[in-house]
Amino acid sequence: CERPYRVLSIQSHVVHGYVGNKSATFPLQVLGFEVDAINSVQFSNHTGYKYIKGQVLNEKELDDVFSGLVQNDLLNNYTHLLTGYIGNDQFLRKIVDIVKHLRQVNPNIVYVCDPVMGDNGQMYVPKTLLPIYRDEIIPLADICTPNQFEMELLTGNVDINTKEDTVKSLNWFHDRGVTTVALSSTSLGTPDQLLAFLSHRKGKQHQLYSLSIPKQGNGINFTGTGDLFASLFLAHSSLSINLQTAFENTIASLQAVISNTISAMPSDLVASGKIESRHRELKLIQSKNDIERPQVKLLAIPE
Ligand code: PLP
Ligand code: PXL
Repeated sequence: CERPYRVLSIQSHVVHGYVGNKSATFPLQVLGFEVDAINSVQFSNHTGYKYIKGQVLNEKELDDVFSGLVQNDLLNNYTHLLTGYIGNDQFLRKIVDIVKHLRQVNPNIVYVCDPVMGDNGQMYVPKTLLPIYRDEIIPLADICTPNQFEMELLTGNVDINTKEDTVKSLNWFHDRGVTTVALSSTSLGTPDQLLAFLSHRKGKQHQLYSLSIPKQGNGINFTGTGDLFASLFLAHSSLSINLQTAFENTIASLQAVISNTISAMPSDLVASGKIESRHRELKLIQSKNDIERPQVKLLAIPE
């Protein structure tokens, strides 16, 4: 069937590996979405490697590329805007202008914002980005996909340890006009389970779901899973019959990609603890079937 979806995705490009646009574009295309990618950086590889080489797009260059789309009257094609890792203030401020411009052309455009700032208690972007996300970007977003640490930074509710804290924090986003918040993983689960949440609020309607995920890979940290989650959720929130199903499909594909990545790791290096960044690159292409047809095994529970 014909799907008219077209995403403007402003994220990193890496030559080797899968983060940013490299992590988002293939899944979106497999699911039938047109993807117009603006590369906010072009790096040899993600920043977890020993050496990083490449170029950063500045806000003037972003404005220049965007102005070409404007002049050719291409903005009305976009059904979605997706943003991820952004490394500096001026670039993020330019995103504010771009969202407003896109909304003028298409008031129905869906802005999916992954407010990438850090993980596990560490910020890996300049601290000056936080107030811009909090005060200018989040109020423009329709769907937001923070991790637990990013939610703590944005809401100022540090140390989210209970379901009540989580609900309060999710409502912080809704109070600012965000319709849907998807938390891909929190530490609220049991020691061997991650707990993910989905919260949807529109007018008087409010739905909250949780989804428990068995931990895979003995604490190995993957890079690009957050970017993959945001792109999959964008797609499934448009394709699925309801948000509960969208959430389940997203987690099913994400877990399959992680599982395929773990299976492909050289077992001798796993045994000797010599796994490097390049062995942890997501096996995205090899997971094409799991992306096209997610096999749901983990169910979202209404809260
Ligand atoms: N790593 C593992 C082992 C997971 O099970 C998950 C869960 O979805 C993730 C990473 C993704 O978590 P995050 O969104 O924090 O990258
Ligand atoms: O996955 C987030 C991300 C995006 N872009 C670049 C990165 C990373 C994570 O390391 O290095 C360039």
